[in-house]
Amino acid sequence: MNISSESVLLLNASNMDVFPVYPYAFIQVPAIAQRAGIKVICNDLLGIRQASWGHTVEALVERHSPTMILIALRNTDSLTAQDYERDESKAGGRSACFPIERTNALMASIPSVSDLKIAVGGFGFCVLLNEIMHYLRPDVGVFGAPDAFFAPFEEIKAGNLGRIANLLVFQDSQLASNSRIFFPPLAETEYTPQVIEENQVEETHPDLVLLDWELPGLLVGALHFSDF
Ligand code: B12
Repeated sequence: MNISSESVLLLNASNMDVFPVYPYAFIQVPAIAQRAGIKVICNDLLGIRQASWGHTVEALVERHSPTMILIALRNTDSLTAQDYERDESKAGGRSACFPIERTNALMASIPSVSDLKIAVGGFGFCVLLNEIMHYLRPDVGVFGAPDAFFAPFEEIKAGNLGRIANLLVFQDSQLASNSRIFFPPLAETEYTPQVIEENQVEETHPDLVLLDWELPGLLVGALHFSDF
């Protein structure tokens, strides 16, 4: 096992407050990064007021000194039409699901608190690659599995992105898409019982407002959900 010499932050703003799931990218991405000696600090913004996202990121950056901020865009919408119906009984349209907008709000909250580069990936990102790149304007877009992203991480940090597979970047304001490589699943199980016990979703700021579920319970339930 590699000893982690550096860390990156992995954030998710695409959860649903009425149907929270632990983002499985919080298991997979750290497992792949670990092979390159990179520790991934995961934080889901579910339950944190949008107005506090900047403070949350600032606190995480101060605490962990990551070298880059990664964002997982898990899904683009709920695929359930009723979620988007206007219904006064749904307080503030609480069940509506706008993960791209929430991710956009997260991106907008970062520059005032950190000048770290931002990479976006995840299934939601991959279904609308070019459009989401243009809309969110991250420094790097990553399609598919993150294996090719972490292996040459020094190159990524140095901005030498042209030859790294599965990346989308802007070059002179033109969007460039690098070659695609498919990576098979990991041979080993990517999580341990210890991961289930650990609460990877951190409390980061006094303004944190939690919903009425408990975060460790969310983690355990999530892995249980993923079993079917
Ligand atoms: C399992 C699953 C569920 C489980 C989740 C259990 C859990 N605890 O996670 C359950 C049944 C609860 C569920 C619920 C929902 N789901 Co679902 N789900 C899936 C499924 C089958 C797998 C998702 C998954 O976890 N994959 C594994 C993870 C690791 O993959 P990943 O997130 O893409 O991450 C990988 C890469 O993208 C990359 N990566 C991710 N982020 C980042 C970031 C960076 C920077 C980098 C470099 C890389 C990177 O690394 C990972 C490893 O390769 C997918 C279909 C599919 N085959 O993908 C649908 C899917 C994601 N779900 C979908 C939907 C719509 C939903 C619901 C909204 C349904 C609903 N109306 O309630 C809810 C959303 C709940 C929520 N709060 O978000 C849709 C989304 C469609 C869309 N257009 O957005 C999908 C695609 C199914 C489909 N085809 O319709 N789901």
